[in-house]
Amino acid sequence: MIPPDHPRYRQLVVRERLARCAREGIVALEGLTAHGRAEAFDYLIGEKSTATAREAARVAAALLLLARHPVLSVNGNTAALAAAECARLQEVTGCGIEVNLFHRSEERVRRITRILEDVGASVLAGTPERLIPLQHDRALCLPGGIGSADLVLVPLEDGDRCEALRAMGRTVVTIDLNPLSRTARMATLTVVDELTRALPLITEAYRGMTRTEAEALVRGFDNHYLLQAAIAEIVRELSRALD
Ligand code: PTJ
Repeated sequence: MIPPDHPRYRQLVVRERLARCAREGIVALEGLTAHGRAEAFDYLIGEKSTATAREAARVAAALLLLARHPVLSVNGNTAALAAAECARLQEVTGCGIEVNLFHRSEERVRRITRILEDVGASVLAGTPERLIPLQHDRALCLPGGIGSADLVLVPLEDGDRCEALRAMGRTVVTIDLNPLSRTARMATLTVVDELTRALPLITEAYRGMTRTEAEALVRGFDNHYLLQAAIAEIVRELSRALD
C-alpha cells in the first residue's frame, strides 16, 4: 500500500499499475524499461506540460482534424497508462484505434483490446497483414486501419516503424518524452510530453478548433524547431533545478 502523502505518490501508483499490467501480460517486460527512461525525461522537463508541448499538441489536433483517415496505434504501455484518454480522444476526434505491438502475441492483442473496450473505446478488428516493410511484428496491421490511414498517431513508438511509415508517405504524430529519440526526430510531429498529459491536451485543442485555424497551424509548424525548443526547455529547467 502506497501512502497517499508520499511525495512521489502519483509516480509510485503508476509504477504499481505498470508492474501489475506486466504480470497480467498486458505490458511487455521491456515496456517497464521504456517507462523508466520516460520517467527520467519527465523529471528533466519538470513533470509538467511545457509551452512547447502545448504548442505541439495544438498542431497535433490540427493534423488530426485535417486528416481523412486518422488512426491511433496502441501498444501495451499506452493501454496500461492511458486507455481512458485514448477512448476520449476517439470520442472527440472520431479516429480509429488499432492495437499494434512490437512484442506481439494474439493473447496480448486480446487483453489490450479488452482494456480499451472496457472504457468505451471502439477497437478496429480483422485479419492483420504485413503491410509495413519491417522484419518484426509491427509490420502487421489492418488493411482498413493503419494500412490505409493517412495519419497515424503513435505514442511511445520505436523508431523503425515511424521511419517506415514516413517512407510510405504517412503523416506520423508521436508522443515521446525523449526529444532525442529516433522516433522523435523521424516523426512528422512530436509532442514531447508525458502520454497521460499529452492526450487530453490534443483532445481539448481539437474540440475548440476550426478548419481555418487548423490549416494555419499546419502551414506554420516545424518539428525540428519544436524539438530544439523542447531541449532548450530541459536546459532551462536543469539550470533552475538547484536554485
Ligand atoms: O507493447 P509493445 O509490445 O508494443 O512494446 C512497447 C515498447 C514500449 C516496449 C516498445 O515500443 C519499445 O521498446 O519502445 P522504445 O523503443 O523503448 O520507445 C519508447 C519511447 O517512449 C521512449 O523514447 C520513451 O522515452 C517513451 N515513453 C515511454 N513512456 C512514456 C514515453 N513517452 C511519453 N509518455 C510516457 N508515459
